[in-house]
Amino acid sequence: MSAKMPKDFLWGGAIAAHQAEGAWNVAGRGMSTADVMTAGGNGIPRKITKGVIEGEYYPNHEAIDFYHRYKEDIQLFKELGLKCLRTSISWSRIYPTGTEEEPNEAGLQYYDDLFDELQANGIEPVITLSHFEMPYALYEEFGGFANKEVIPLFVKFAKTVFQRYRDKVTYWMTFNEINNQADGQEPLHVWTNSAMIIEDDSQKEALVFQAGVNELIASAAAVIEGKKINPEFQIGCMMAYVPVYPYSCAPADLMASVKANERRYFYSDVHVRGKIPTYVQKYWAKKGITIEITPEEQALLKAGTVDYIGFSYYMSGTISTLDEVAGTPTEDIPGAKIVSNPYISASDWGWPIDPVGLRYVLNTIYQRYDLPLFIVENGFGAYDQLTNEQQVHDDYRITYLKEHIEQMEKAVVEDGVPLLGYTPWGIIDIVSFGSGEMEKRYGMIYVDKDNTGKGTLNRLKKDSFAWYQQVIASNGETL
Ligand code: P53
Repeated sequence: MSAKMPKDFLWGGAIAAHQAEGAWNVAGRGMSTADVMTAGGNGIPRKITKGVIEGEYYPNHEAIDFYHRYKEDIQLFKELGLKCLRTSISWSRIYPTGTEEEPNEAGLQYYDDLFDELQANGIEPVITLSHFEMPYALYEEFGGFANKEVIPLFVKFAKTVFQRYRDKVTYWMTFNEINNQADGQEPLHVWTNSAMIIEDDSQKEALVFQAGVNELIASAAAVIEGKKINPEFQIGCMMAYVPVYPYSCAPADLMASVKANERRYFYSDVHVRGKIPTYVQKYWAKKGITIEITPEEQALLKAGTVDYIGFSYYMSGTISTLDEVAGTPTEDIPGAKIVSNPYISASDWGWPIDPVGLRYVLNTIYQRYDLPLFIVENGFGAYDQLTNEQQVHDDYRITYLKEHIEQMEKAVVEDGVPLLGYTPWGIIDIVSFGSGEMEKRYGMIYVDKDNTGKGTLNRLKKDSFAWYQQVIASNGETL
């Protein structure tokens, strides 16, 4: 490629507090919603328990002990050449139950030290406020985000950390993958996005929408407060973009894909345009769903729109209405089903592998919103083999990343999409969100720990480490 990636492109890596830090009950930290999720497995769902129960295994309690080992890990990130690290702030380190008047100083100090260590090593922190966790007490006391009382508590948390890290962090995101809860309304996503357990199925859709709207209001209010604290802040939203393709050129398949994508766009449409889209209003009316939103809250949405769009991209999906194609029916689009795409393969966890989909997403999102984009997650969860020589030959991961970076560079260099950076997920092995496994690995740095929690926690460079190192050193030219 003759044209090049921008000079200040933020090559980086991504993790999240609850999947990496561990230290779940030290230095005044309160129990988080992530602390009651047991380990599941490949195809085995995680359980959400009422509080922490003796005899259950909770992989996030220790995770990879990043809390204590961050200095050592940052040396590896520096060696890798990372320009930025995306992580999150654990809300319950700052406000242990969410409702305290004053923040927990030890929690604030931890992130001061972490951000200082990053800056000292030339790595810019990129920070998510709520990455799939919040104080567990907010579930117990309020029943999670469908309750409007949680909105000011989030805004208080956001203001506290914006103020404290005003000169240490520029790039922020409010809620990680806020749209995940809409996708089939899986219990785990409803829990991690919104701290809700909904037993009555007939209430589920309405409550999930109400929680989403409340989070969008909380996000907008946080953006407004953040800009008052530091007008230079860049505050984005964070979406999981799993584009849904029409299986065939049958017009009904195309229309089904439009409707399926709307479910995912709803949240970013509000974050970016500051109003509830008409297609959602129509859908609520059709389903008899009443959403509470005041004129003042609508004004907040309008005033607190985001500066950029952070998103994860792992895979695409495919939808069809054709009788002859087998698939899983979708609840919200009558007559349509999710089918497999015959042109692409999948990972061991059944996640379709579609690099061109990344270029497609970059183009369509930019066309829709005309804002800068930031790929804040992308990567390949796989089983790794540690050899007797203590090496991991993860050529499959290199292939996945290389093919995605190629498509990303086409989008930037050939298509002109403004892209701030690229932070592959789980740059160091961490606990899988979906399955709770350690052995669904994404890292370029191997962590010696297995699914049952055994291991030395030692760190080792995989083959992909040296590969990514030269990708960054060449600003994406040597792939
Ligand atoms: P794990 C679904 C689709 C796309 C992204 O996931 C997703 C999910 C959730 O299952 O989540 C993001 O660890 C999330 C991370 C998570 C990562 O993808 O299940 O933001 O917290 O770890 C990978 O393989």
